[in-house]
Amino acid sequence: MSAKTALITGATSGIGAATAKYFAKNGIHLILCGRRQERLTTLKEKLENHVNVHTLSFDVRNKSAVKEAIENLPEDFQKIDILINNAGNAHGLDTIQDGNTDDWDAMLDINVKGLLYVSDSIIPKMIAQNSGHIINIGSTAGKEVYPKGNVYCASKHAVDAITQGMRIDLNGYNIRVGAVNPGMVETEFSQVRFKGDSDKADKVYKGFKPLQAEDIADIIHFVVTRSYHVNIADLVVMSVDQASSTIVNKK
Ligand code: NDP
Ligand code: 8X3
Repeated sequence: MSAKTALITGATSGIGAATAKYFAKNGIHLILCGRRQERLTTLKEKLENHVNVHTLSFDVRNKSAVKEAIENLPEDFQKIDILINNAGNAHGLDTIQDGNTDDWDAMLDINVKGLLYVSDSIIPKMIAQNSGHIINIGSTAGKEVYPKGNVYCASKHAVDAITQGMRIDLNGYNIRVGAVNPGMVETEFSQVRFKGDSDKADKVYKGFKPLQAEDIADIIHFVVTRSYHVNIADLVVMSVDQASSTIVNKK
C-alpha cells in the first residue's frame, strides 16, 4: 500500500505538532499548516528525514488564502488522504455578560468557519479520488457547556454538528469522517485563552495529571490506522482525573 499524506492545521503547537511527529514516525507524509512559518520550518527540518513535508502558512479565517494555498500544492502533495482539522483555540473565559465580542469573533471565525474553509478546499479532492479521512478536533466543550465557556463551547458544539453533517452528506463517497474530542490537554491552549498570562494558564493544569498532546496524537494515529471500512465516528477522551468539564480531581 502506498504511503498516505495528511494535511494538519494548527501544526505549530500542541496537538497538531504532536500529531505531525507521530505521523512522521509512522511514515505518513505531511502538509503542515499554521500562521507561524518559523515554527513550521523548524518542524519540517526535524521531520523530513522520515517523510516528505510541505508547509503552508495561512490564517484559516482568510478564505481566499486557504483556497489559494491548497489549490497550489506541489504535485507530490496534491493527493490528500487525511485531513486533521485541528487549528483552534479558546479566547477568554468570561460570563456572557462580560464577554468580549472580539474574542467571540475569533472563536467562531477560527474554530468553526476556518474549519469549514479548509474542508471546502479538500472535500472536492477526496470526492474525486473516492477516498479520504477527515478528523475534526472537537472537545468535551462540544458535548457539554461549562460556566464562562459559553461561546467556546458553542464553537465546539458547532464542530460536533458539522462532523455529523459531513458524515451524512459524504456517505456514499467512501470518505471516513469522525471527531476526536479531548478533555483538558496541557498545550499552549490556556496561554492563548488567557492572552499570555502564564500564572492563570499554569493553574489550569496544576494539582492533577492532565492529558498531553502526545496522548491525543497517539489516539489520532490509532483512528487513522484502522481497516479502511472502520470509521471511528466520535471519540471522547479525558484524563483519569477528569470526569466532566467541571469535575476535576485536583489535589
Ligand atoms: P495550541 O494553542 O497549542 O495550538 C493551536 C494551534 O492552532 C496552533 O498551531 C495555532 O497555530 C493554530 N491556530 C490558531 N489560530 C489559527 C488561525 N487563525 N489560523 C491558523 N491556525 C491557527 O492548542 P491545542 O493544541 O490544545 O489546540 C488544538 C485543538 O484542540 C483546538 O481546536 C482546540 O480547541 C482543541 N482542544 C484543545 C484542548 C486542550 O485542553 N488543550 C481540549 C480539547 C480540544 P498558529 O498560531 O501558528 O497559527
Ligand atoms: C478545551 C478543553 O475544558 O478547557 O477544549 O474547554 S476545556
